[in-house]
Amino acid sequence: MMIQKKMPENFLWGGATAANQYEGGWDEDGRGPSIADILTGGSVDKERRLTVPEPVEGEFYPNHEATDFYHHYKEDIALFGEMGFKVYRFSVSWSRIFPNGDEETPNEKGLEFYDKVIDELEKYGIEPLITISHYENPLHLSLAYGGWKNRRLIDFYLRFAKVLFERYKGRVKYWLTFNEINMLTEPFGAVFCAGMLDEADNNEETRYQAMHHQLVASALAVKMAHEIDPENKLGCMLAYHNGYPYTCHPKDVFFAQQYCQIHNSIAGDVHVRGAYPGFAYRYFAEHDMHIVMLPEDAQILKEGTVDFVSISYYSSNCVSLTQEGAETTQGNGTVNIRNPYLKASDWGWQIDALGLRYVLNQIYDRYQIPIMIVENGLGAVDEITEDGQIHDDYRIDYMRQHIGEMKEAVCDGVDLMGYTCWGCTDVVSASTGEVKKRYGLIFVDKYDDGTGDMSRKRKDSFYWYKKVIESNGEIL
Ligand code: BGP
Repeated sequence: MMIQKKMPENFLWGGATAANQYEGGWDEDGRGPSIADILTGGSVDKERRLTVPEPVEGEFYPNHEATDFYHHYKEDIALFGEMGFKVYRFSVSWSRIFPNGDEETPNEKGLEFYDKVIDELEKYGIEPLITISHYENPLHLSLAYGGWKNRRLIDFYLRFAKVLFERYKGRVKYWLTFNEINMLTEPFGAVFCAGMLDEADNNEETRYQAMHHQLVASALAVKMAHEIDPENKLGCMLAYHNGYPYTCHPKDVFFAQQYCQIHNSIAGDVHVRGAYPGFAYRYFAEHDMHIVMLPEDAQILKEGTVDFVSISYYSSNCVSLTQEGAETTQGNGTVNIRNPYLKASDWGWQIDALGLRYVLNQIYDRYQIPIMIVENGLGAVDEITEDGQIHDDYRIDYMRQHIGEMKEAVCDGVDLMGYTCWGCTDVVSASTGEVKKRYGLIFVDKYDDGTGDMSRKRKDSFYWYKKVIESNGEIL
């Protein structure tokens, strides 16, 4: 029998960005510096450089101006409206609201900016989805408290979250507590997720300690949000690590399962089930990690479970215990074994659309609650051709394949709420700091040497995605 492949009605189609990579206006209207403001640009083979404790004269800091949503929000949201977005995922810059992070009262001017963003979204009937913390801890919290290894950050975070829940009550229903919290299982997460700038803090024990503090903060925020408005829907956000066994040797197959447990399910289980899984305690013990958990934490985690799971998914790779010296490649925050069956982006991220169906099934099997894909897309170099257009058929191909597999997953029975492609407008890359690594459906005239007039241009993918949304995924 032929299966009818239909997306659910009211499916939330849209796009996603993060304040530090998109807004710019880094020192405007009372905003304080965040950790992203002391990161210089990099490239695929050069790491971004951290200039602690502050920006250095003469260096280029791509996030300071980013792609200037701060001054283009009306124009950009109108373009989102034109594409027919049902939802727009964005983050609130913490240091725009609490410039140092530890103040008692918020910066009113900062809040006014988000009031205006939400006004615009309402104009076009676009549902806001707010990431409360997306790689943008206030710098002061790193310098004065050492970042998230310090339990005191829980209170500062809750103060920030409370301001948002109260201010946007009735206007914002969908929230994510932390972006890619499980990046703390990787060295990449120390600075980005936890604002731990000291190299000595970049070890597993300190990163898992920081993750524990964030998991407690998240649970308390979930509970608070539900109390403030029972209509609120809170989600966790995992950078989904999809590691296939490189061979069918049972050791490799088992190692791949463990890899997934450690990198995805520790954080996922705490968020969704409200407790650490047994393998987490075993992993901590076997790696000599002593994670400080207070007696009340177990109850807090139990009472603050999320309503839905959200993920970022870009690529997959392989893992192995038996293949020493196998060729490796980059992924989102990872370096793992290259899969000979897959092609990769110019940045080495291996393209695997079927892998999306695989992980959606895996997550749904485990948690049985709604899922949302809040990041997916292709980072590529775009060129304006002689006709003045951007023919990004490679991006359309990537999205067509991934959305196609997402539809298959829905037919498999996965309860999927929505899809927001990453960087609907070109933004600064998180890992490399480049604008050249473009994900957008909307091109921004901005380049890695800081030049560009910030004008916006629709890419071919813009028109394609508009049709996808119009047809609720029928026309791909
Ligand atoms: C995710 C982040 C985003 C975004 C994306 C693409 O990890 O949540 O902020 O940047 O990856 O990564 P990159 O910009 O490094 O290509």
